[in-house]
Amino acid sequence: MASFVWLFKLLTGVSPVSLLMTQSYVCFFTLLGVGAAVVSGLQPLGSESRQVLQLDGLWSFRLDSSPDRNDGFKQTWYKRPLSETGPVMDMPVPSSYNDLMQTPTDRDFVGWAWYERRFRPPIACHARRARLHFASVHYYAIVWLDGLEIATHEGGHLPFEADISSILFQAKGRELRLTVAANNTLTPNTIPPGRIIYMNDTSQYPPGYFVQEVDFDFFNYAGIDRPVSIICSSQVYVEDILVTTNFSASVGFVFYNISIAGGTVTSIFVGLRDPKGRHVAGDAVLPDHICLPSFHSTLSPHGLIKVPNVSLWWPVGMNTTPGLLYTLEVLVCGFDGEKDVVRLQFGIRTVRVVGSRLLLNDHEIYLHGLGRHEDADLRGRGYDAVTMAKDASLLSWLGANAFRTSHYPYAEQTLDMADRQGILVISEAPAVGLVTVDNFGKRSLEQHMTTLRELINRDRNHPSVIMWSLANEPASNLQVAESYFRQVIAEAHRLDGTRPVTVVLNKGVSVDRVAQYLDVVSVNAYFGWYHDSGHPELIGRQLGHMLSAWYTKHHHPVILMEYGAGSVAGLHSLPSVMFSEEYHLEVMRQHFPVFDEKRKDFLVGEMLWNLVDFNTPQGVKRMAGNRKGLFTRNRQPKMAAFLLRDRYVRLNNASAHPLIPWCLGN
Ligand code: GCB
Repeated sequence: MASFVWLFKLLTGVSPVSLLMTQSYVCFFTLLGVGAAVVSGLQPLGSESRQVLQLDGLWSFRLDSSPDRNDGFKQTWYKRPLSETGPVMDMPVPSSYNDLMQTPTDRDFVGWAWYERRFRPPIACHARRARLHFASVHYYAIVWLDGLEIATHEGGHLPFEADISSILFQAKGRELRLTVAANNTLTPNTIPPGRIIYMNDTSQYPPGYFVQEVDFDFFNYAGIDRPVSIICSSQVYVEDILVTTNFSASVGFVFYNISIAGGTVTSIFVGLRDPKGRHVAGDAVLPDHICLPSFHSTLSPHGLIKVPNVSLWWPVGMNTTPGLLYTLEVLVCGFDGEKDVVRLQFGIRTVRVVGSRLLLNDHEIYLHGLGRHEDADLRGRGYDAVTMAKDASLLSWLGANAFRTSHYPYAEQTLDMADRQGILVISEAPAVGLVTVDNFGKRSLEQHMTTLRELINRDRNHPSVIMWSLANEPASNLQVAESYFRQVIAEAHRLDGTRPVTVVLNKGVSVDRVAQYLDVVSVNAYFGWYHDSGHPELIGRQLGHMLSAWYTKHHHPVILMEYGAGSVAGLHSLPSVMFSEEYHLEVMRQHFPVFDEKRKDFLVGEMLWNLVDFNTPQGVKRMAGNRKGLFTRNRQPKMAAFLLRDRYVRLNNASAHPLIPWCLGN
């Protein structure tokens, strides 16, 4: 609630009139035992004991375009059907709303966007635990059910939940009205940061005119970007599962830690199925299991399962059967004989940094992949299975073995696909554009930490995720950045000791203050593009020099996390000029020999920027978006795609020989 007041004041300069009202709702709810926001790291998936009700589809929608963006609160829009307080339009959920608007002012709107839909809870949910799950609302969300506030959440791209069991119990099948207000305002202390600039010169701008500025070059898409669902389960339920894995010779080790919420369990059963679906260890969890009342837990919520003849999880190019997944089956029984069954897919594998090497299952890995965006025509950043599947298929056609979720956490379905396909993922926190001293204050740090916890909590069971990237291109030369990142990096290590941590840097090696705390040094560099524009002949010399300088100073593995050039599909020129397809090729070609040289020593990854052209804020440096994609925004290839494919397929073939364990190969 405090952040709501703060955001609100920042945008409007006044305290929200509706605040007292909403606070009294919070007290009311607390008395009812409802309303505490809970976050589970588990996806909202159904099972024989869980029912998932999807609330996707067309919702009623309105932008609050009032001068102070405050009409929605002044007039308490959440208390009545949205259509009774003004005009509404149909808005698909999930989707960003921006590109569904017809005027630039509405597309670039900053402030509260109001959503509403009605639903009738299924009878099967009435007396059960019911959790309302939002996979992502950007950036700040307030949620009401039948006019009562049930959740607030700060930060896009990550899930949040509200326990609505009591409301559903009292509603007894009556239709309910779900209202969401989403605010896309970014301030110096949000993650990512931004700022609202008021244009006070009334000879040039109308009174109260303001714009939002950001220090990143992707469009700040907003709204209910990912699915909304209600998970109905037993009152006592599996809230979370953490799985960590290891192996020795042919035996795999699966350590599990199950969090149970909503009451006390009488028994817990944990079993393991192999990638072929055969039960291989632990308890048999059968769909018709009857929970008999008992007062003794038969198993602990923590434990170790040993897996003989383990099939390890491998990425593409390192094994003929990449992406093998085991399934942990968990069944818990409550006192009343109710049961909750959850299944979690995971892979058995290890990741380590040893000296200048990155090891997966104790074998050296070299990442050849891409940076990308969740970005598509009309949908913006909205979850869309078609776009997601197409992008996964483009990655696979290219022969890529890795991608980074630049510059925010991606939909979990994307990580599920990477798990199955054997693609390595660098999972990135949405901390991009931290470039001024006021982006490193106490509040930024708190929100960064909160976001990091939510991210790691959500993604830590994905075998594809092999590294955490805590930020992109922060001002790592500032003194304040050093203590800030020392703390964020320590927190990432504390939360997950099984994966290396990186921050993607772009300040010079001599002025940077952050790389010293990292496990892997990641750098972005645009030689031939932002540096010495039009001079690709300098790339080899400059790139080699820069990469070696980072390694010489820190003795950690290095990844070139971004490099590339822009091209407009169909623009040709010989000799090449910037933005022609030929120049795009030339810039890439100049990098490859340096990669091949440096990977013998310390380079553990090359990540081209970007898979697909993407939308950006408007500006003189961008011609209808960023054109560094290998594919156009409608996913058709430029010449550069074929060049990268040649290289990546060759890299895959080269590593397809029998694997030599790292310790023997050196
Ligand atoms: C970068 C940023 C990325 C931009 C890219 C560019 O360094 O990390 O977000 O899109 O440069 O094309 O300017």
